[in-house]
Amino acid sequence: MSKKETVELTQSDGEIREKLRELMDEDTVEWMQQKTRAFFDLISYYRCAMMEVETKLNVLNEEYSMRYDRNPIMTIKSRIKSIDSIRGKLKRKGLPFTLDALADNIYDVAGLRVICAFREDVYSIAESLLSQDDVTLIRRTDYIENPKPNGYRSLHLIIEVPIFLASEKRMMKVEIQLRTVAMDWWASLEHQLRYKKDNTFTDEMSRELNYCAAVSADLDERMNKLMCAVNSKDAAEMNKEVQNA
Ligand code: 0O2
Repeated sequence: MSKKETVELTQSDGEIREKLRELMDEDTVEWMQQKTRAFFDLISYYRCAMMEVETKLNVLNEEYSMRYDRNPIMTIKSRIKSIDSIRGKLKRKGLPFTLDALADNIYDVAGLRVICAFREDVYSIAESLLSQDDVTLIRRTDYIENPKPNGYRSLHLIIEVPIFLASEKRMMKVEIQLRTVAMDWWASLEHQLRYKKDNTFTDEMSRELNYCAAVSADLDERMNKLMCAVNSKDAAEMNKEVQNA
């Protein structure tokens, strides 16, 4: 077997090593091992970046909670994209399964989903995060302002953050999806329906799904207005108290 510059990885480092030892000479095994190690190192850097960003979000949530007496972030979900999923995405983009192709073209290896209480919170949290001087915005897609044709709504950010290793600093990309509880509810159910076995949506079903997204967006809007009204009432009362003091 000749040495190649690309390698397909579907199993764990240990499993591959054992299988290959039975089939190949030591040099080839060594070469393969280095390739798989480099892959798992890269995945581990993405995991570090994901942790960094999750901490930033938790800090923002804590500060908002001290300042405004409520938490704008209700849940943060994080995940590292599976190898199969990475491979599928590279294939769909017509790219080889190599470390370079992965690092240069797949922006959502590390992903965070931030579920906020109100629509206003989505934008406040995004703005606060992006204003930090070690966060670089790579791409912003606002599917709230411009929902997908099926009704999907979320604010997607691809950012780059530094991670500090023992002897180097690396810039890593992380995808953040910010959405309200209502948007998350719709997206989760739509995902379940879409991935149901042998499922194809009829036009009628697609229209119904879109209608549900619109109803849920309308509820979001009403709750957001309510929150703004409550906040401005709070602010007005606070001003009165200060004036009377
Ligand atoms: P998973 O399992 O969530 O990781 P890109 O190649 O990155 O430039 P991509 O991946 O098409 O473009 O980006 P897009 O459409 O902005 O966002 C992709 C992710 O957003 C999806 O991840 C979903 O998590 C979510 N998403 C986008 N559209 C929809 C939708 O219509 N319904 C639902 N439920 N989620 C959606 P993946 O890659 O599908 O997988």
